[in-house]
Amino acid sequence: VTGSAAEVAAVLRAESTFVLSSHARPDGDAVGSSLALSFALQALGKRTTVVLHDPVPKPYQHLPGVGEVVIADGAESVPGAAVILECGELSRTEITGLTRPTMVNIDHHTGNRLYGTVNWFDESAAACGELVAELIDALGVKWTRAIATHLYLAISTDTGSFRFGPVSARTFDLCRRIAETGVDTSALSRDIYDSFSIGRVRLTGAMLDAMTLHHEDRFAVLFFDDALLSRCGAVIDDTEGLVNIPLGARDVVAVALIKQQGPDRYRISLRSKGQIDIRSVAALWGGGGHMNAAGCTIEGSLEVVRHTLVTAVGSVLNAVSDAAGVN
Ligand SMILES: [Mn+2]
Repeated sequence: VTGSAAEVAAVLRAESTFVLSSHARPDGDAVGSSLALSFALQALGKRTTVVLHDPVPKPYQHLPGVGEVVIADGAESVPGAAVILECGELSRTEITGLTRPTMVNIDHHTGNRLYGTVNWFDESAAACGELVAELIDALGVKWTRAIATHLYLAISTDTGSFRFGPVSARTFDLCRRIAETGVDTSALSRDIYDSFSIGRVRLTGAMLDAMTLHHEDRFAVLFFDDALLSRCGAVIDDTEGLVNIPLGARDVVAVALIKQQGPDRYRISLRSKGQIDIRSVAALWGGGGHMNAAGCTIEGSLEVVRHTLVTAVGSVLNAVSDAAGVN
C-alpha cells in the first residue's frame, strides 16, 4: 500500500476545482469511482468535471450524473486539480492535458506506476470504488443515494457480483452501508446486468458456438471481429463482460477473448480462476491487470496469436499443477 485516504483527503480539501478521469473504454469501476467522488466533492461545494475518452456503457447511462460526463480526447480546457482513478498509468486515460501541479492517482491495479503528485495505491481493494468509499468518509461527506449507487456499480461489476478479486469483509461492510442509504441493490443489479440488447444475446451465442477449448478444457478461447458484430446486430459495447461466460463451466479455469482491432492486430482480454496468474500471460506482451483479470495487445495472424496464447497459458496451468503436486 502506498499513501492513504487521509493524505488524499487533505490534498483534495485544499483545492476548489477538479477534473476527474479514468481509463478509456470505461467499465463499471471507472464510471462508479469517478462519479461517486465527483458527487462527494460537489457536496463540499467544489466544482468538478468528469472527463472520459469513451462513452459510458449503455447499461449505466441512466445512472445519476452520467449525463454530465464529458467525452473528449483532451482536458486542456477543463480547469482544476486532476484526480485519476483506476489507472495503472496516466496513458490509460487516452486523454491529453491531465498532467497538473496537483495530480492525484487512486488505484488498485498491480504495478501502478505512481505517476501522481499524490499516490494512493492499494491492491487489496476489490474495486477502486472501495478506495473512493474510504476517501469519501475521510472527507466527512455523508453517502447520498447517488454516491451509494455509484459505489455499488464499481464494487459489483469489478468483483463480477462478488465472485472474484480480493473480495473482503471491507467489501461487504461497504455494501451494507450502501443498502442503508436506501439504494435498491436488486433493482440496480437488474439494470446493470439484465439490460442488454438482443444483439448482445445473439453475439453471445455466436461466440460460444465458435469457442475453442484447450488443455483438457481448462482454457477457453473466444473471438470476435467487426463482421461478427454486424452479423449479430451487436456493437462493441455489447461485448463487455462476455469474456467471463466460459468460467461458468467447472472445468474452465482460464479464458482469452480475442478481439480483432486491425489487420494482424488483436486485443486480448484474459480471465482466470483462483491461483491461475493470468496477468503473467498479459505481461509477456507488455500488458497488465490483476491476477484474475488482465489484457494485452498481440500482433500476428489470428492462428499464430491463438497458438501462442494456448502455449503461454499452458505454461501457467502447468506451473500451478506442479505447485499443487499433480501433473
Ligand atoms: Mn477496478
